[in-house]
Amino acid sequence: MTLKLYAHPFSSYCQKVLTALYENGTPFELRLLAHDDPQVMAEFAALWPIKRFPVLVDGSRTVMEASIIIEYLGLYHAGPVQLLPADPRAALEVRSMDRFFDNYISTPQQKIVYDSMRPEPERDRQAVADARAMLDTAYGWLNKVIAEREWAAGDTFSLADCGAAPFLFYADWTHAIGPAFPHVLAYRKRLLARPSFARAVDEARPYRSYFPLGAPDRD
Ligand SMILES: N[C@@H](CCC(=O)N[C@@H](CS)C(=O)NCC(=O)O)C(=O)O
Repeated sequence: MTLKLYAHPFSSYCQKVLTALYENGTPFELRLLAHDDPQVMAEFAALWPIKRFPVLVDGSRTVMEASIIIEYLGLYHAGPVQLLPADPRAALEVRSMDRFFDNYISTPQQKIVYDSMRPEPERDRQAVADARAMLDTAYGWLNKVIAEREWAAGDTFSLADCGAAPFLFYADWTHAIGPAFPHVLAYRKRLLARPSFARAVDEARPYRSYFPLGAPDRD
């Protein structure tokens, strides 16, 4: 039975899963979440009332959360590229880096973007300042870690890189990764050159006008 992915190409969490799917050439049907398609929106709301995407459907099974979807794919639809190492100790490092990118790059990045979409009187300046400070701290920590590594958890592209790619992509648009963080900038470039992620970026190009802060003319 064909895997179905409820997703939107411009969403960072969807790009995280798309990158994993493209790494392995895993076939799937994209159920494009579009407000002018009430059928797909109703299917999605029925599957996951929390309404965060992506969501994967595999027959009678519904799988939520980007990291869990990627682990699920590795267990039930494994391809040639293993995105979570078999060795539990190595897997722990991958999961640890995956949590770092989710909690300390993506979460503050999303906070800034969502705040910018609110009417001016409802904006939270302190929360945005805190999110920007968190991003600077996270860039600083990552700059040291990634100076010694090609990929997030070492020599091998993994689940952690699938998330790092879209999260650093949008984080740089939202709160620039300055020249003080050359290793993070170089890592972001390596991620952009990875064919699986480059494909996800290309597929999202038509939607760049959706970026609330204004997409820069690059990448
Ligand atoms: N924890 C979720 C987060 C997913 C998420 O935040 N997705 C965004 C799109 S990038 C979303 O659903 N936004 C819709 C909303 O916030 O209402 C995961 O890891 O999959």
